[in-house]
Amino acid sequence: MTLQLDTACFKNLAIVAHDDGVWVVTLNRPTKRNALDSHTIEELVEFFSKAPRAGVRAIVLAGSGDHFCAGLDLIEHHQADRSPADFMHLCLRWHEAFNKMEYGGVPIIAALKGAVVGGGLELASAAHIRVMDQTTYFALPEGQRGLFTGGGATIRVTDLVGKARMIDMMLTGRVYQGQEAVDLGLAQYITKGSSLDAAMELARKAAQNLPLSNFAICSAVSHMQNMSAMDAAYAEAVMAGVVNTQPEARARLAAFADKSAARVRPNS
Ligand code: 1HE
Repeated sequence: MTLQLDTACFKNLAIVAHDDGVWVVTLNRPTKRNALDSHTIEELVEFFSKAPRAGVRAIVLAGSGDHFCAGLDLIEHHQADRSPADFMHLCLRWHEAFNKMEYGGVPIIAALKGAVVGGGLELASAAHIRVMDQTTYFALPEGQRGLFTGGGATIRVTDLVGKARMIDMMLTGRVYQGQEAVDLGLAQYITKGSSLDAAMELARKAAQNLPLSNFAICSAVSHMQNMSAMDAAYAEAVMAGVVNTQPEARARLAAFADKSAARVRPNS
């Protein structure tokens, strides 16, 4: 049974569902550069908890205004004067949201522009594909603010760029942008035009795959990274047993066999 997802309940996220199953989720606090306050985190938890059961086939995650996301809401944090335990629990909500994204089984394409910094980079790194435009830049300014990462950068950003670069970014506030950011793995695509348009195109492509294949790609790969090689190989075989025998795939295999399916060719 498909879960109902009432988009009208969201205040800090603008959510638009398209007929082809692609949903566009936009961080919608442009006057605050889409800084992540505690309410936005709760909305991310809510949306990404329900999306896998709501018939969502792919998600584009974007930011309104000129910047994708300025990270932790520093003003809220300053004013709340949180206790260590309070902030720990808040970080656990960030992890809840970002783990639902990474392990949820629905492809998420982040459309990046402007600042993708601090917690904004942590959010982007929980997506499966990152597309940047010419304005996009990445940084981890926590060190300069007297803070430390709390939304998974030690894991996900380190996975993307490696430990030495991650530590350098945190110690020195180093900014990466342009082709160099792609070469390092912070984004997989850079566009001359709008990253939103490019992300939509990728999402539409991914949405054409069978949902169970996408579930495996956008869930099992991450889980397997957390396992020993032996266990990962075992889990891969089990997952392939389920996915590669799904009845919905038979028509696609038949199309290959009768030569009506597209062949894989080099880019022209
Ligand atoms: C904010 C935030 C924010 C902007 N929290 N309110 N993150 C940072 O250290 C990034 C801090 N932000 C910036 O460096 C800049 O604001 C930007 C590069 C993102 C954008 O610059 P600009 O010139 O377009 O905007 P602005 O004039 O700096 O800010 C416009 C408004 O957005 C202003 O509010 P206003 O009410 O005075 O108009 C800013 O206060 C507000 N704003 N960024 C709150 N981050 C789980 S731990 C994660 C740790 C972290 O993420 S550390 C945060 C790192």
